[in-house]
Formats: sequence, structure tokens, C-alpha cells
Amino acid sequence: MKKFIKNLPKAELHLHIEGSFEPELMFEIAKRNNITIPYKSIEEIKKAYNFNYLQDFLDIYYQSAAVLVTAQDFYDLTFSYLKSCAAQNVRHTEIMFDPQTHTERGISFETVISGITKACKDGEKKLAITSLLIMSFLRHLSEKDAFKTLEQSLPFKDKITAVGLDSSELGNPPSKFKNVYEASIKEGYIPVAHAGEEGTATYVWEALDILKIERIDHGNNALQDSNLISEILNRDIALTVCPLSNKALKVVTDLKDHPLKKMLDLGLKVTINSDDPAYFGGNINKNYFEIQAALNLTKHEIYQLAKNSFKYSFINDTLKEQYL
Ligand code: ES4
Ligand code: ZN
Repeated sequence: MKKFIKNLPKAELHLHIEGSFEPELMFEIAKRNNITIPYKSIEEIKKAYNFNYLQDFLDIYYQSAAVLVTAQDFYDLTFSYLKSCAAQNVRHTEIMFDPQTHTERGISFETVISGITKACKDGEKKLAITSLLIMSFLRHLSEKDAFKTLEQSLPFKDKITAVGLDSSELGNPPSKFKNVYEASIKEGYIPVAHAGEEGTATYVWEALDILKIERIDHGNNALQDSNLISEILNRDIALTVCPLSNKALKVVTDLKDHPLKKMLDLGLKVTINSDDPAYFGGNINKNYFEIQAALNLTKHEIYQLAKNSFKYSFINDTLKEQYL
């Protein structure tokens, strides 16, 4: 089974580039930028990565992202992730990035996007991996702030495919971002959003009806509402599920209780993703391995999950045909 998973061509649709920041690279970049980080060793870092809920993780994630300063830093971060994709037979990836995590500390939007896009180009040339970008708004900040980010993105519009919504979900419902999503759609961005990770089914409804999203990041709590399940099925919208993330952030107590099998049985279009692989104990293949073992998934189900990852990606139809 492990070999089957390893050899299976896959796409990753839910990945925060800042969450792929491995401790080794973090130390290296902190050193060259003369920034002190609160850890002396990899062991100390691993010990700190012990979370009880989403906010515990976010506090550390933003702190670590603060060592990224130059375009070269963003290049190294992204290229390192793409190399790990190549090693796992991930052929296509849709990378989320959080501009506000960087612009808030005085790093320009251009620095961030130029480093990331240069790595993506090299990833395509040297590693044969295709990629596209999802610009994510931080939901703990205001809609006005998100508008500012949208504005800053416009000169680089040709490099960005979609907009997303991440960070602290509880208390920051999708409806808070109604206007900026409307404006983003007008600019040609495809809307997606994190919903139903810690938030209720109501948040998923809002993301669908108010933000008009075309893919749901997580969506676990959609299962609380049978009308919502029918709606997701009718709209043929996929869920980007992240098993090890859910375990690390205690969205589920044990992978055996993970709703993924239930989702598949309901006919929902599910994909498997790593979310923040450097923080949650595993890359995409490890997510496949562990959820397969916990839920006793068949090869046919694993194949279906990988196939969904290409089918529900945002690549153009010609390329999609090639992957399917
Ligand atoms: C995130 Cl797992 C998760 N949820 C919400 N926002 C995030 N940003 C990075 N990882
Ligand atoms: Zn996420």
C-alpha cells in the first residue's frame, strides 16, 4: 500500500508555503539575516510544536515566518517545498501564501511574490512540477486590510490564480469579507476559503453563499448539517482535507475518528493535503499513509482521492486532461 501511494501521481491543493518552513532552513535563514529565534536546537523546536488548537499553532507560525526577509528567502522556502513534492510524486501544487504576514512587518508584496514565483518557474523547468498561487487574506485582520492587500496584488495579477481566507477562524466568519471577495472575483481571482475547521457549518454556508467559494479548505464541520452536505454535492465543490493537521490541532482526537471516510461514503469530493507539513508531523504522502491505515481505506479509495486532486485543481482544461 505504501508503495502504491508513493508511486501515485498526486496534486496538492491545500498548502501554506509559510507552513512548509522546515526548522533546518529556518535556522539557516535566521542566521544569514541576523535574526534571533527563540530556539537553540531542532529538538527545542519540535518540543514547541505541541498544539491544543489552531491559535497555539498560528502564534508560532507567524513568529517563524518573521525570519523571511529577502526575495531569496522566499525562493529558498518555495523551492525547498517543490523539491519535497518531486520526491513524493506530487506533480502539481496550488500554493497558498499570506502576504499580510510579511507586509505587516515591512516586507514588500513584490519581494514576497517575486521569490515565490521564481521558485515556481524553476520547479516547472527543473522538477517538472506545475504550480499556481492562492493569495490568502488573514481573517483576524480587517476587511479594509484585505482590500489593501488586494490592491497590492493587482500589478502581479497574472501570477495569482485564486484568493483564500485563513488564520483564526472562530470569531472571524466569512461574512466579514463579503465585499473584498466580491471585488476579488471581479478582478478574475477564483474564490476559496478555510471553513469548518474550528468553525461551525454556518461558516461553511457563509463561505458558499456570501463569498461564492469554488472549493472548501477543510470543511470537516459541514457534516453537522445534512442540507449543507446536499448543497456541496449539488454544486460539485471539493473539500481539501488535511488529516495530520486535524490531528495536530485537535480538530479530531484520533485519526480513527476522522470524518474523511464518512465524506467519501456521502459522495463528497475529497482531496488529501498536508496544510503545514513542517508543523504537523508529515508531508502529503504521510497524510495518505496514516489516514489509509486509520480508516482502512482501499486502493480504489486512495486512487479516487488522488484523482480528485487533479480533477478539482484550478489548472487549465488542456493540462488537466493530461493529468487525468
Ligand atoms: C492554517 Cl491549518 C490553518 N488554518 C487556518 N489558517 C492557517 N494558516 C496556516 N495554516
Ligand atoms: Zn490551511
